[in-house]
Amino acid sequence: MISEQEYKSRRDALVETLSKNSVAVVFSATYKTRSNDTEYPYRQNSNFYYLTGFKEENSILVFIRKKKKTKTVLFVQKKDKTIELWTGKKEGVKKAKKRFLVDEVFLVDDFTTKLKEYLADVKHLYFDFKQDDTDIRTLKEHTKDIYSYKNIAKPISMMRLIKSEAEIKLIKKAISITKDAHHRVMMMDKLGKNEMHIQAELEYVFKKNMAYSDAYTSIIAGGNSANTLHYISNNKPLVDGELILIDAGCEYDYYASDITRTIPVNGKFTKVQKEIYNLVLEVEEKIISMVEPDVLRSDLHKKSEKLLVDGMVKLGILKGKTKKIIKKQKHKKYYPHGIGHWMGLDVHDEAPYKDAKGKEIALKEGMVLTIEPALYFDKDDKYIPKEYRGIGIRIEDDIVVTKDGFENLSVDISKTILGIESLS
Ligand SMILES: [Mn+2]
Repeated sequence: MISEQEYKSRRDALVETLSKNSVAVVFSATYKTRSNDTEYPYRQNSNFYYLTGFKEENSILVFIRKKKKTKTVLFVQKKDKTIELWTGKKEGVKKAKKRFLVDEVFLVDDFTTKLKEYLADVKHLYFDFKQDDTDIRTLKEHTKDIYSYKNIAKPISMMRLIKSEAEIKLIKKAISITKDAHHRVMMMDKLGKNEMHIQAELEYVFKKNMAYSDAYTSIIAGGNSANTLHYISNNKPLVDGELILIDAGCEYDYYASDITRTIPVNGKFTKVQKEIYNLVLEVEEKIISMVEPDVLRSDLHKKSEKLLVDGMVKLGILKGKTKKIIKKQKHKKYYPHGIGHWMGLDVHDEAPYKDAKGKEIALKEGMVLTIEPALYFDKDDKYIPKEYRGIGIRIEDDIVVTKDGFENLSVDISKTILGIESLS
C-alpha cells in the first residue's frame, strides 16, 4: 500500500520541477476497444496512478503553478445511479475530497470550463505527449495562444527512476507470486503438455493470489521457439528432451515483476544444454554481483557481452579473439538485446536512461532493473556446432540497487541446474 501522504509528496515534488506560470494536466487512461463493443480490461495510466493511486477512468489531475502559489486539482466522475448500475460505484466528489490530499476536487464535466480559467495568463502547458489524441486535442483547442507545450512525462519519469520503500514492497509481493508460479511449472509433469497449458498454470497462480494480471504477455517458448525473442503464440506441444524458456511475471497492485527461467521439459538437462545453461547462469550471477551505486548499465552490458563471447569461444561456437568478435559484432546474432531495463509500474518502466544533457544515468540506490543475459542458437544456424542448434536460454532476475550494492529480489526463484532438477 502506498499512503495518501506519499502520493501527495510525489505531487509536491513534481510541482517543484514545473516552470512558473504553468499548468500541467495528467489524464487517466481511456478504455481501449478490443473489437466491436468489447473492451480490454481497464488499466490506469501509470503516470496518473503514480501521482494519485486513483484507479477510476475519466479522471484528470491538474497542477496550476503561478508565481508564488501552486494548486492541485482532481477531476472525478459524477456519482450517477444509472451509470453505477452498469459499471459499479464511483468515488464521487465528496469522497474524493476526503481521500486525496489535493487542494480541490471537481466533476470531470467541469474540466473545460475550469481549464480556461486556469490558463488565463499562463505561459506553459504541460501534458503527456503520448496521451490519447482526443485529450490532446481538447487541450490544444483551449491553448492556441499558449507560449509553449512541455512533456509532463519527462519529470515524472525522472521521479519514477527511484523507488520508495513502499514501492519495493509491492514489487517484492509481485515477485513472490511469480516465484510460486514458476515453481509450480518446474514441479509439474510437463510431458505431453502444450505451451498454452504452462501459461494457464502460471496465470492460475497469478490470479489465485490476487495479481490482477500479468505484467506483460507471457513468453512460453519450447525448443527452438526460444530463439524468437517475442514469441507469444504459446501454442506448440512441448517436446521431450527440449527446454522451455518461460518469461512471465505478474503485476500486483500495479507493480510489475519480470522473470525468465529456462527449464527442461522432462525435468533433466542434457549435457549440451547444461554447457550453455551454466555459461548464461555464470554470466548472470557475475553481472548481478557488479550492481552498485555509480555503476553504468552500459558497462554491465559490455561485461556481459565479453563474458558470453569468452564462453562461446571456449565452446567452439565462435572463433577468434573476444575483442575482435565484439568489434565486428559477430556475437549479436546470439545475444542481440541489452542486459536489462528499468522495472516498476511498467515492466519496461517509463524512466530515462540518459539525463537532460544526454549523459548516461548511473545506478543509484532505489533503482530497480532486470538483469537478463541470454544465448540464442537457431536450429538452422549452420555456423555453429550441430549439438547447440535449437537451444535458446535466458535467465532473468529483478534487482534493486541498495546503498552499498544490490539486493536480488528474485533470488528465491530456483535457477541452478540442481535447484531446477530437484523441483521436477
Ligand atoms: Mn525483461
